[in-house]
Amino acid sequence: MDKLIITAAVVGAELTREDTPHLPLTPEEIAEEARRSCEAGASVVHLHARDSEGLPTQDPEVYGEIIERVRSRCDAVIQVSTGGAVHMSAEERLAPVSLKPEMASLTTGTVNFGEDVFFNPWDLLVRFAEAMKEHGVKPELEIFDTGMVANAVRLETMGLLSPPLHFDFVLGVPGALPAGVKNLVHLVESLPSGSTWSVAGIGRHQLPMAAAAVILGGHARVGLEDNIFYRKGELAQGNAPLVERVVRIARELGRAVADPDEARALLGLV
Ligand code: KMH
Ligand code: ZN
Repeated sequence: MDKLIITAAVVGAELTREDTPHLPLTPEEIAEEARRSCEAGASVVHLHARDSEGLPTQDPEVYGEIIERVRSRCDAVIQVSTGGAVHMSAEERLAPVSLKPEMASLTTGTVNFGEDVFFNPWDLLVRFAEAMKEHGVKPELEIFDTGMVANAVRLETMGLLSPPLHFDFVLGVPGALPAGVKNLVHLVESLPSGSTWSVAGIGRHQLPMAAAAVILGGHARVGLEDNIFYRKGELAQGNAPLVERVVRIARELGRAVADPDEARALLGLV
């Protein structure tokens, strides 16, 4: 099996300090969480940005500062979000792609998102994929439900995505595809050959989905964006403990963990 890529999703757009006091908010705090995650074994960091009030922002200036601070501390692959937060316009969401990070997330369909709707109609997908292609940014295709794989394949057929495609299955969002090994295996089996994939289980599903990825030969995303608990009733003290736990599981199961350059090679970034 290939070495395991661990992605740390360190902040997200929805959480507040009321949810967990360990949430990083300022560029400095986000960069420090990224550094701790990398030292723990993460080779990719999935970043969101927050403004001076701690609210989600896609402002390239804020993103730029975060990226600069992360780069000065660790060599992880930097992945910005184009999901942003559900109330944002498409233009706002797309803004950080102009910074030409190595990767950006790209959700390939509309989905219920708790009480909200995460709106990703076809014209938005085309526009986002075109912009990523233009700026040389590799998309991580965020798959919240099964139909989104077909949309990604359609974008590839149109020449807007270049193989090998990289997918991240986000499983267990209320209103989207539930987490579980059966659903995960179904998704993996529906991918174009040569694709790479990771899985991000939401909440209590984070750990079992990461363990399933280790066993199935995929990659794992963990972090506070998707799950704030280390175990039932016990908050994670930050992102690093969530990363460290997956590293331990991988070691026990004989799967080596990729460093950032190995992750770049596996993802076709070099
Ligand atoms: N905050 C969610 C609405 C992504 O980063 O691309 C979308 C999200 C996915 O977090
Ligand atoms: Zn995100």
